[in-house]
Amino acid sequence: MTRQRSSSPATAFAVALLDEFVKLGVRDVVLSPGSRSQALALAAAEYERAGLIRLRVRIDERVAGFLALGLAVETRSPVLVITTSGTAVANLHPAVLEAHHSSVPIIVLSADRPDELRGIASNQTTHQPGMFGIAVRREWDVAAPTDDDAPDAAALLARDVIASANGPLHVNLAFREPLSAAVPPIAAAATPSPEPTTPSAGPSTPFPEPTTPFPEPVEGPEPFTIHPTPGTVVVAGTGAGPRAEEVARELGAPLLAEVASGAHFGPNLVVDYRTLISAANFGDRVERVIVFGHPTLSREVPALIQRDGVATIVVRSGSGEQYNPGHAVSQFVDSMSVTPDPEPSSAARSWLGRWVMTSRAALEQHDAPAIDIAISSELADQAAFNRAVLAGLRAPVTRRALAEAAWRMTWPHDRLVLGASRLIREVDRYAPGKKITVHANRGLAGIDGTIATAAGIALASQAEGGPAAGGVTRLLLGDLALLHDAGSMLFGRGEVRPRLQVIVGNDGGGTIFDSLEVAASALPESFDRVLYTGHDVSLEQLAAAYGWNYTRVENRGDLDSALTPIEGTTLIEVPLAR
Ligand SMILES: Cc1ncc(C[n+]2csc(CCOP(=O)(O)OP(=O)(O)O)c2C)c(N)n1
Ligand SMILES: [Mg+2]
Repeated sequence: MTRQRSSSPATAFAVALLDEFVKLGVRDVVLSPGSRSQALALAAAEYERAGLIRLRVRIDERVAGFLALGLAVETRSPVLVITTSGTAVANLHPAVLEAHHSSVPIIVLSADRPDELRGIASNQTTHQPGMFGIAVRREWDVAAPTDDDAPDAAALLARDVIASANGPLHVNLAFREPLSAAVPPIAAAATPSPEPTTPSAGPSTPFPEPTTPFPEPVEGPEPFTIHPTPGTVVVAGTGAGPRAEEVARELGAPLLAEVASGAHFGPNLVVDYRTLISAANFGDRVERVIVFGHPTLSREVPALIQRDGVATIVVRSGSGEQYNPGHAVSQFVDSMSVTPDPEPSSAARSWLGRWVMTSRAALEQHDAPAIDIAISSELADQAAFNRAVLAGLRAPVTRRALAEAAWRMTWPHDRLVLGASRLIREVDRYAPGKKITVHANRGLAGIDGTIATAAGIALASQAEGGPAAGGVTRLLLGDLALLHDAGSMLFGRGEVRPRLQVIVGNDGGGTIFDSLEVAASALPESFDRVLYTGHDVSLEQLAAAYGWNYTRVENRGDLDSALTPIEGTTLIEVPLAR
């Protein structure tokens, strides 16, 4: 193959655009193949070769979109996704919606026909501007570049785009033939292109820090000030972050922090919050609720906020919709400061103490080993204890044991990603406080794109100089969520495989529906056919087809060794009772 064409406004524009994005700190680019987008794709390949970007190629745009989402979540920086025209763009919609609801900056660069080829039923041409509706913060429909204006216009556009990147953006780019030319040589980066390291790798070359991290929630000029009073609880949902934990401590308030809130730690944490919200002398004594982030995992929290006599203050997150169950929130504030109580009253101390102690006692009771027989000197007791231990190890894995093992085995240099459905709720119910990075796509709580999101988080966190270069990313999800995103198991030739464990609790279908009222009222056969939606997929063969390691965990004793990290991508199947 010889390189022929020496000039194309499309290529000049694409190179100038990427050049400016790189100058502005963009490091991660995901692309799917196509003809109309070739100038962007070939330019991206050159920038990767020059060590200026990390490029990921995925044939399925839905996968590419969620991969970009995961990369952006982990790096907290804008990520580009390049696609061709037509249905290719529409396949990004699920990831764009999730990014909209959770304020993650993915930047869609879609290629389109120029004006003269639109509206005349040209091949692979639809109406792309406006395709994502309200789900993008801003969009641009850019006319096909001409020779003269290409580089300048591209640089201006890139600056405008990055300045708006506090959520998903759509840049629709028309290109006219010739769709590409040879890309001029790109000067190599001072620091070479970083790829995920192996734990044994030598000293890492830090990748230049992005200059434009995605905007933190806007701090208002005056944070809203509150005073501690008994009867206050702090709720932390997804995206809350460590500020929620701080505020709870400053207030001396119980911290009801969901497991993916970024605030599931600290002395004020109440793990068993769901039970206590509904318990007499706890939830019914609540007068004020402070909410950080987006709570989605319980029915109890929204019910509490809608109770008479409860005043709720929501600390705004992102720039999208704000949490307001039953329209019962009394106040929205941009940020919060606490005027601490110099000498907390005994009522204030006992308010916090009761929540924390009762929650701990409930969990300890559940976890309590048979201490009496374990320390007994009676031979019969000791034998009984040993039998109990053995039986425990041989017992089939329960959801709780699985949730606990995934939590226990995960450390600050690892990442834990939780799919939508039962298992995230299981972790939420029992996980003790621990400062680890947990992510779940709770913007829309879809069961789509979960593997791609986790792969993005794994690739970004394990990149050289990344925060978790030697760690592993564990994804805990249900079987339907896995099958929904099976296409994300495809790593094309030459694509980097991170250390990623996909741990699937396989109960043969969607068992979350078993706990809904409909399970009792619907005809069982209909229920199974249209809600449970059972399957008999061989996950082992699926793993083999995509070149993944595979392990099956039959009993509790094998759980920890199965979750011990190994290189590459591993599917861990854990059969669960329905
Ligand atoms: C894209 C999308 N489609 C449908 C749903 C509705 N939904 C929620 S949970 C669920 C079943 C999940 O089954 P599985 O992943 O096996 O988890 P399990 O409940 O069995 O633990 C479905 C279909 C959704 N959340 N997202
Ligand atoms: Mg299932």
